[in-house]
Order: sequence, then C-alpha cells, then structure tokens
Amino acid sequence: MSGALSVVGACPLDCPDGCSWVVTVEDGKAVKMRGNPDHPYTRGALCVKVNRYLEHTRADDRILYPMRRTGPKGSGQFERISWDEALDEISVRLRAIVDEHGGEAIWPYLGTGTLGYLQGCEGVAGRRFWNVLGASKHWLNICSAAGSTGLRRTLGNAGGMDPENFALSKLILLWGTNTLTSGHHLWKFIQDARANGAYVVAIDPIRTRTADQTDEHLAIRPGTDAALALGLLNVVLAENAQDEEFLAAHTEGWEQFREEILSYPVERVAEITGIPAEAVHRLGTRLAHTRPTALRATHGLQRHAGGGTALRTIASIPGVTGDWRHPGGGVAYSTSDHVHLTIDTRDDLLARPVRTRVMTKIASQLDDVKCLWVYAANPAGSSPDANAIRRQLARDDLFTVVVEQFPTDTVDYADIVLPATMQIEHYDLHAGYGHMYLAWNEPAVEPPGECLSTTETFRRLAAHMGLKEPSLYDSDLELAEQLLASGHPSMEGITLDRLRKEGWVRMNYPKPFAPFAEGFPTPSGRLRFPPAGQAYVPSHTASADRSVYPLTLITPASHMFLNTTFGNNPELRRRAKDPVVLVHPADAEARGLTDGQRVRVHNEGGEFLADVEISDRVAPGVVASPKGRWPKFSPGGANPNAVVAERDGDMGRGPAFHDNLVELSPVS
Ligand SMILES: Nc1nc2c(c(=O)[nH]1)N[C@H]1C(S)=C(S)[C@@H](COP(=O)(O)OP(=O)(O)OC[C@H]3O[C@@H](n4cnc5c(=O)[nH]c(N)nc54)[C@H](O)[C@@H]3O)O[C@H]1N2
Ligand SMILES: Nc1nc2c(c(=O)[nH]1)N[C@H]1C(S)=C(S)[C@@H](COP(=O)(O)OP(=O)(O)OC[C@H]3O[C@@H](n4cnc5c(=O)[nH]c(N)nc54)[C@H](O)[C@@H]3O)O[C@H]1N2
Ligand code: SF4
Ligand SMILES: [Mo]
Repeated sequence: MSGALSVVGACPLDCPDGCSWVVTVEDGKAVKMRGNPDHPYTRGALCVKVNRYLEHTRADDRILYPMRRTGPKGSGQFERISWDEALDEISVRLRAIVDEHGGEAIWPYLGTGTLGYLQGCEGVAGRRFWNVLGASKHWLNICSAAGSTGLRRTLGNAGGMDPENFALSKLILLWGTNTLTSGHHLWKFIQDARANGAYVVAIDPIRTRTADQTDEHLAIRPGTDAALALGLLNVVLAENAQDEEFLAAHTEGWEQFREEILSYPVERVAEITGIPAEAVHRLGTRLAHTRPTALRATHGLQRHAGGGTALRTIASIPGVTGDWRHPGGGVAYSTSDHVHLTIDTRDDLLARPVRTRVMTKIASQLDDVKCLWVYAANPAGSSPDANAIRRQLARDDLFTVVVEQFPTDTVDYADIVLPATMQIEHYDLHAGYGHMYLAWNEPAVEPPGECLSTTETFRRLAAHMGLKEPSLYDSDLELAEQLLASGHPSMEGITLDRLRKEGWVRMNYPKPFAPFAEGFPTPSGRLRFPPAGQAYVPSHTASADRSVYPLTLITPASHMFLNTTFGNNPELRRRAKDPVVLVHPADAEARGLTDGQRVRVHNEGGEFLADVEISDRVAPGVVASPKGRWPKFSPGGANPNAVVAERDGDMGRGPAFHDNLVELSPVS
C-alpha cells in the first residue's frame, strides 16, 4: 500500500569511512536513513554525527534562496534575491575583475565540505569554468598534504594497507589517530583481530576514548613520533629481527638508515619523546617478534612542523620488519592513492599558466585577490590565523561569493550567498579514503527552496555569462561516466550503470591485498629510507622558546562535529556542551586554575575562551581543545584557530594545527 522507496546514497563528509547509506522515501519525503547493512565497511552503522542527517537537511537555518548582503561585512544581514539577480551581479563583477586585474585576481576557494567527485573537493565542479576565466589555482593542502608527501617519498604511493586487513594483524599501533571519534568503522576490524589475540597500542599525547579501549597507551610528547619510530627500530635491530631478505630485495638506503637507527638508543628516545625507556623497549621487542604488525597513522600525527617526516619514517618500519609482505602488515593512512577516478579538468582552456593560491594561507595570500569564491569550505572557522582572515574578509574591495547550506561565520562576510543542495538532493560519486570501495549517491528527494547543486550552479553561471565552451555544460551523469573511464585496471568493469544498480563496488584489488609485497611504485621499485639526518624533524613546539607561551595546544577532532560541519546543529551542540580545554593537574596548579573555570587560551595570534577541565588525560605541558565549533556560537566569538599560526610544515606545505604554543589566563 505505501509507496516507500529505498534509495542508496553515500555520506559526503570528510571522514575516512565513506559510508554507504539507505534513505527511505515516502510521498517524496525522506523519512528514514540508515547505514547500508550490505556494505562490508559500513556494516549497517553510521555515526553520532550523521544519524540525524535528515533532520539537519530540514533545519530552520538552512539557506534556501540566493541572498545579497545588506549590512556591513561580517554582520550576516542579507536580503533574498532571485537567481537571475544573483547571476547578473556575479557575472558583471567577475567580468570587471578579469578585465581590470586579470583572471588570477579570482580565488576559487574549495574546501572539504563534501568529498564528492562531482560536487566536491575530489572532483570537477567549477574547475573547467575557472580555467575559462583564467582564475588562480587552489591548492587544497589543509588536511593531509604533509603525510601523503612523506609516504610517497618512502613508498612511491601513499595508498598503503587495505584497512579491512587489520582483522589479520597480531599487533596494532594506533599512532596519532583517534579511531573511535574520527573513523570508528575500523574498530570492528580491530575487534576481529583482538578476538585472534592481537595486542593494541595507542600512541597519542592525549589519552583519548580510543586509547581507553586499547591494551596500552603511550603518552608521547607532541611532534616526536619519528624519534619513537627510530627507537623502536633500534630494538628490532638489537633483537636481530630485521627482515634481511626483504631489505635486500625491496629497499634502498638501508646501510645509511641503519646507522641512523643505531644513533637512537632507547634512552635517547625516552628523553626526546617523554615515554619511559622501559616502555619503548617493551614495544620494540613486541614489534620485533610479531608478524604481521599494522600501523594506523592518520592526520593528527602530521599536523606538526615535522609531520611529513614522521609519516616517512613510520612507513619505513614495515620495510625493516618485512611487514609490507603480509596483508595484515604495513601502514594505513589514506587509501586515496589507490583510487583511479580521473577526469580532464581542461587546463588547455587556460590562456596562459596561472599562479596557485594555498588553502591554508588565506590570511596572507588574499591581499591582491579581488574575488573570493568559497564553496564547501568555512575558512572563518577552519583555517589558521582566524583573526587575520576576518580582517581580510572585511575588505571592501573584495567581492566574496559563498555557496553554502548554512549561515556560517564565512557566510556573514559574503556579498552574495548561493544556496547549495545537500547530499540527499544531488548526484555524486565517492571513494572512502579509509577503505577500497566506490559508492554512488543517487538523489532521494527534490532540493528544498531554490537550492542548486554545485555542478548546476556553474552550468547556469556559464550560460548566464554566455560562455561557449561545450564541456562546461556536461551533465552530472556525463561527468560521472568520464570519471569512471580512467582505464586503470582497478576500474575494469566498473560502470555507471553497475554503480547505480549496486550502490557501491569494491575497486579491483585482490582480497586480501598487500600492495607492496612485490615491490614499490618508486622509480627504482624499492622502498626509499629517509636520507641521512632527515629521519626526524622536531616539531615547532619541541624546539621553540617556551618562556612566554609554555603550553603545546592540540586541537583534535571533536566527537560531535565534523570539522565545522554540524557546528550549528542544536542537538549536537547540546551534546558537545561548552568548550573545554584539558589541562594537566600540575599545569592547573601552577596557574591557580580550578576545574570548570573559564580561561583565555592565548598567544601572539589571538585568543579563545574555554572552561578548564583538569585531567591527567593530557601530559604536563600539553593542553587540548577540539576543533569544529563555530566562532559565532563560541564564548568570545572565537574558536581555537585564533591561536593556530599560519605556518608550513616540513612537506607539502601541510598546516601545523597541533603545533602551537599558548598560555592560559583566568578571565577576569
Ligand atoms: N568526529 C569527527 N570525525 C572526523 C573529523 C571531525 O572533525 N570529527 N574530521 C575528519 C577529518 S577532516 C580528518 S582529516 C580526520 C582526522 O582524524 P585524526 O587523524 O584522528 O585527527 P586528529 O583528531 O586531528 O588527531 C588524532 C589524534 O592525534 C593526536 N596527536 C596530535 N599530535 C600528535 C603527535 O604529535 N603525535 C601523536 N602520536 N599523536 C598526536 C591527537 O591527540 C588526536 O587524538 O578525521 C575525520 N573524522
Ligand atoms: N584547529 C584546527 N583546525 C582544523 C583542523 C584541526 O585539526 N584543528 N583540521 C583541518 C582539516 S583536517 C580540515 S579537512 C579542514 C576542513 O575545513 P573546511 O574544508 O573549511 O571544512 P568545514 O569546516 O567542514 O566546512 C565545510 C562547509 O562546506 C559546506 N558544504 C557541505 N557540503 C556542501 C556542498 O555540497 N556544497 C557546498 N557549496 N557547500 C557544502 C558545509 O555546510 C560547511 O559549512 O579543517 C581544518 N581545520
Ligand atoms: S561521518 Fe564518517 S562515520 Fe559518519 S556516516 Fe559519514 S562516513 Fe560514516
Ligand atoms: Mo581533514
């Protein structure tokens, strides 16, 4: 009797788990969403953030119409206008800017709001259009650039282990990763391994909810992980447990790296990392004698001045132990490099080569930009040096367009706001970066109000501007076909028809999969150990003068928000409570701070407010306050990015979100 329909889709959020979901639609309304029970990685579960996604799509504060600013920049005062009026104004302004300043004065600032290959940062939306205008290129370095670069230098490809193979591991190191918060679906595979006797260790300056569930937690001093890796290998050599055959057949630079390892005896490593020598020795011994060993090292680890090097040296561990031979051994960081969805974004449409603007440098690289076009991003909440960003966004000579679903702090500075569809309302193609599957997202319902998908927004704008280039008008399904036609063996037999019918599909890799068992995709075919003297780069906070700002601030993933996405969700905000900063009892006592007391967390860049939570979950000298809150919903109107410096890490210009010094002072 009921006309209920099941529509298979995919979570768009920047999360490794890339869940497949099923939406039940009745009378054109989405009434239920659940994790796809058939998907081998989703296994029927979503997460605390997304369980009420349908309510979020219908939230009162959803942006439903184009708007034009009426108040001063930053005020968030707008009037509704029609799409025609919006496109008129945008066309006129873009043309004038290109004529007067050249196309490079336009910065298309694309973030990670959706990982879709059509609508979001992995893919195509807007890129051909920007090439026609000759706009600056955008480098999305905010998340994983340092670690990926480090891994590629060692391995040739950052893809690493199939995370499902954690079920086969006997020793698991959760290294700078908070699995139960930032990608909990891996946990089921870890539990499977434990059922077979695996030992699980967390290496994290914070005793996280994940660390609570492990067999052992090593509270490492932030930014010293590469030194720990060298110390563990020192023990492996002392135990004579290196895999000589693998070293000879599949690596290069071993003689020299061996010397480097020998210069990191456990006592020295204990000194650097703050982990007792005895614990380093015990874990090193375990590592020496346990095959296969799997390392889960994710992004938290590389948000430091030495973060790229940390991943490079950590990826060398299985090269020494020979774990890369085994499906349950190696390092899992991001599976992105195993994904071969490619499309021609038509750089040939550029009249001449253009400069690149760096996502994390919006505070300092906006000076000569005349149009900032923000989509799927919230720089006022997520990017470093937040106070400087606001000063830039407030400039009267800057024309800012923000394409959004919700009225973020960034929207408050827009000249024109365009309403964007959410995931149940548009097509998209996805590849989780924590597993080996592609997923298709079929729209389940009509968009509310006048929301348009990003692809459609660019098609309409191109038409409004009278642009003739035919490829600007490719439909979503045509673009998806192009993406799937890369010709890579991992894509053989994976067609759009099949994806739309089945919802998700595993890329053509063997199962179980050991990517580097037979060699590495480097020029020599060998794993490249770090060059002499470059196996450990200390973090900023490990080497800077700490006399004025003595505490290292870590700003990890929040359990209730996904970056700043959901920072306006009433239920998740209620559950996240007021912002806190974790402070070790000794540091609290030294400052006369009491539990629950509100403090200013400050440095030369600015300050934010939080309530002290005295806790031995952090080591002395380390404080922590999660990312993701909207500044305008935070006490004092700022979140932790007010004290995060715009500083490059050692590789890929990765940002240093967890590598900043602060002081705490009572709010008077
Ligand atoms: N709930 C939730 N899930 C998320 C996100 C979110 O905001 N909320 N964000 C998503 C995104 S965009 C990403 S990139 C991933 C990030 O996922 P994770 O990699 O888990 O990121 P973080 O929470 O930044 O850091 C993980 C852990 O690293 C620790 N850490 C910090 N510095 C160091 C160090 O120097 N050494 C070691 N060993 N550990 C260190 C932190 O204390 C933290 O517990 O998660 C995704 N998933
Ligand atoms: N202090 C601190 N800051 C951090 C981090 C940290 O560890 N510490 N982590 C960093 C990391 S890992 C990341 S990845 C960045 C993320 O930073 P951003 O890329 O800026 O991501 P979000 O803050 O989630 O903002 C994404 C916005 O996109 C919108 N959106 C979602 N889907 C769509 C869509 O289909 N179309 C359009 N037009 N908009 C959409 C959402 O509503 C949301 O407002 O944050 C970084 N910021
Ligand atoms: S945020 Fe991550 S865990 Fe939650 S539904 Fe999306 S992909 Fe799954
Ligand atoms: Mo990220």
